[in-house]
Amino acid sequence: MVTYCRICEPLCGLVATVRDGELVQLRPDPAHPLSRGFACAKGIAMTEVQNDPDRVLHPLRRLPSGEFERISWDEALDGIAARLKDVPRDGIGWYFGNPATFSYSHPLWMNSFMAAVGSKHIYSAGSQDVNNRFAASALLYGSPLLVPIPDLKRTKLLLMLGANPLVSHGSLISEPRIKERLAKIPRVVVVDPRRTETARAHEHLPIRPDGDAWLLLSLLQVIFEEKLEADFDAAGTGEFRRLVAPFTPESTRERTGIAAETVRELARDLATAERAAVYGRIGSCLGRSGTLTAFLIDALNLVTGNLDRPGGVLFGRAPMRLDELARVSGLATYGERRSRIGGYPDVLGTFPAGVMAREITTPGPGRLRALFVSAGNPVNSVPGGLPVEELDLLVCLDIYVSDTAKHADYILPATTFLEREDFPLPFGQLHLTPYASWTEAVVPPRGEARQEWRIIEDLARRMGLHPGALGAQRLAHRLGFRPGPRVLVDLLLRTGPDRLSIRKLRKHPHGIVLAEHQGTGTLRKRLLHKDKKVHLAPPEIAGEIGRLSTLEEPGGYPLRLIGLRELRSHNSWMHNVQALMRGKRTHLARISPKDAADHGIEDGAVVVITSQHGRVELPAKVTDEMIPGTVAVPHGWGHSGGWPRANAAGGANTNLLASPEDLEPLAGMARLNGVPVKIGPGGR
Ligand SMILES: Nc1nc2c(c(=O)[nH]1)N[C@H]1C(S)=C(S)[C@@H](COP(=O)(O)OP(=O)(O)OC[C@H]3O[C@@H](n4cnc5c(=O)[nH]c(N)nc54)[C@H](O)[C@@H]3O)O[C@H]1N2
Ligand SMILES: Nc1nc2c(c(=O)[nH]1)N[C@H]1C(S)=C(S)[C@@H](COP(=O)(O)OP(=O)(O)OC[C@H]3O[C@@H](n4cnc5c(=O)[nH]c(N)nc54)[C@H](O)[C@@H]3O)O[C@H]1N2
Ligand code: SF4
Ligand SMILES: [Mo]
Repeated sequence: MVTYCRICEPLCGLVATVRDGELVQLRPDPAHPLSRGFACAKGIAMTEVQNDPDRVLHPLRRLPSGEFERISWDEALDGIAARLKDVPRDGIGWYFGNPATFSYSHPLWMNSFMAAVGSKHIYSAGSQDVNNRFAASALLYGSPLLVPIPDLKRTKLLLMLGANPLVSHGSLISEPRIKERLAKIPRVVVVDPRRTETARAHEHLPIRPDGDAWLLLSLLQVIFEEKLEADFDAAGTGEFRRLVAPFTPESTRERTGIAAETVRELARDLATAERAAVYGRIGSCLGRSGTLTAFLIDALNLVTGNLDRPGGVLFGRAPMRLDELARVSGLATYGERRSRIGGYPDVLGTFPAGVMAREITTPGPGRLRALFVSAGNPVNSVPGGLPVEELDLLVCLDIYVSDTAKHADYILPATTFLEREDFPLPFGQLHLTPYASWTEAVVPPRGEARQEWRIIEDLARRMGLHPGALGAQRLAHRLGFRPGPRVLVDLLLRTGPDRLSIRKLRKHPHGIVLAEHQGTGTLRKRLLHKDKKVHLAPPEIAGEIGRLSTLEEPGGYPLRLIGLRELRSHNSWMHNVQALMRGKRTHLARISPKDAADHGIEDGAVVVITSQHGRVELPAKVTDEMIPGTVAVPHGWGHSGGWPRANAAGGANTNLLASPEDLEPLAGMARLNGVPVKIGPGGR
């Protein structure tokens, strides 16, 4: 049976072999029009996750001893509903993790549940990932969901900040076989503190961690000073020029580590290239100025005439009217609410996960008392961990007893993506090649696993709630009709610009290519600012530029910690898979030969990494891919859940080195890159 992978954003086509209702094998789908027979090791290894004997297959309740006992669905849901009676509604919260966004139904139902509960405690992996991007779009375009994608098919020069698509396979862009796509671009400049796989395949421009905003400001400064800008129309241009003017390449050198002449040449190349695109991803998001950085990336595309233009960056469109839907559903918000602690603006209705710890521990009205965690592992993935033991109730919807679920009062077994029908709802506008597909479930749920939306609906009913994410859905509910996600998505497809339907998509199991390119010249129509202009100098951004000069570092922590991704890991959840853990894989800290020599650390020996907030010990990998002064460690290791192979792999939770209080102001982005640390040899 033909389906598609929902581990990461290319959504590669897969062919599943199923025998007697059990998955036997996954192979790449040669007939998928975009992935054309490509799937990575993780996609193939999903068979092992599907059939993993360590998966959670029944509802579990924690006993006082810390052990879990198997209970029935009725006992679990009634028990949770009863416990929630003692919690004020505004003390109920939800954290949804990365795999949730790959399901068409889970986030919708979660949102409607929380709306019906009437609590604003909604958190997600987004504040460790992309919320800065959404906030920047809200400021620039009035709409957080207008996210540009680089036109890799037609660009001549790609400037890429903080992304390693040869390993990550691309993010905030859905493009299978991205490595081949990049190889066809005449020039790709990779701005990264580490000489990554992608940097090695292209042109590497090393940068100091967290230096991106300074680099971008200098590129803009040169373009304005040398009058290289294209004809462009935006509100606040004069003010923006004034803000950028002081950032000469000489003045930013110290922060970026990049020579002034290199910056000048790059600025000229960008401005004079026939078509150029600037793109930033996770390495440009998790510093102290993520929203400003994302904002400046678009500003640079605009000023060089590459915004909303072939070969520049494009605003994709989904095969359904998502712009309108986002508007009428009230889900596409920025800054409409503020968090109780810290006063952070909401991004798409969520608050920074970094603030959760203080929301749990700070007394007063609206204190977070009961938390649902679905498809997330926040104990491992958010800055500073999470004091889950201080909650009155923790409920996890997961496929494993994760490092977080281990602390839960109840664990509810969710289906894997292979056990659910799906439509790539949030990815439509991120496809470089407009594309749509539908898949049915490949296998029936194992054990008693259930889809999240069903669990949520069942629980809501027991709590006497009537959820409905969209106006129409709420109306239907009032009339006693409960449309499931399938009916809802079918309706959206039928009323969308391509007049698709689930029936039509089912006739094309490999999906349908809707056009060769995403459209251009659409921005003005889609902008939500009343003056129909891009806003270049909102006060929030002026404030952030002003704040740059005040950013100081603590003394005594001379090195900077950054993250990296590995081909055979996926955030924190694929370390129980034998096929991915072969060769005694373990968690390593990469350090430069100079730093290793200075601190007497040999390759393979234990290095102690200390920040102001924590301390971890890991084996060192001494490699000249690191610039002196920078240490790179992947996140998502150091397990202690119900996944024995993952636990045995060792390593440490590096997010304990990060501070839950050091959050970027405009989107609450966690500072997980560029964390000040010191290192020393272990065993002392
Ligand atoms: N230091 C540092 N920290 C980071 C990052 C970094 O670059 N550096 N990256 C951040 C980013 S970008 C992300 S996205 C986050 C990820 O952070 P999270 O989303 O909090 O965690 P994951 O590791 O993705 O864990 C996902 C959980 O969902 C479960 N799961 C898998 N599939 C399903 C499903 O279909 N349904 C349900 N209910 N559960 C499922 C898995 O078993 C696992 O427990 O980490 C962030 N943390
Ligand atoms: N194999 C694999 N693929 C994945 C994932 C995975 O865990 N494993 N996770 C998926 C997820 S959830 C996401 S969000 C995407 C992320 O996709 P990418 O953004 O491509 O993620 P990374 O590979 O972590 O690349 C980030 C790069 O930023 C660099 N960097 C760190 N600090 C800075 C800085 O201050 N400035 C600059 N310019 N660069 C910096 C790092 O050295 C690193 O090379 O990947 C997805 N794909
Ligand atoms: S790159 Fe790998 S994990 Fe990502 S969608 Fe494709 S097969 Fe799945
Ligand atoms: Mo992510």
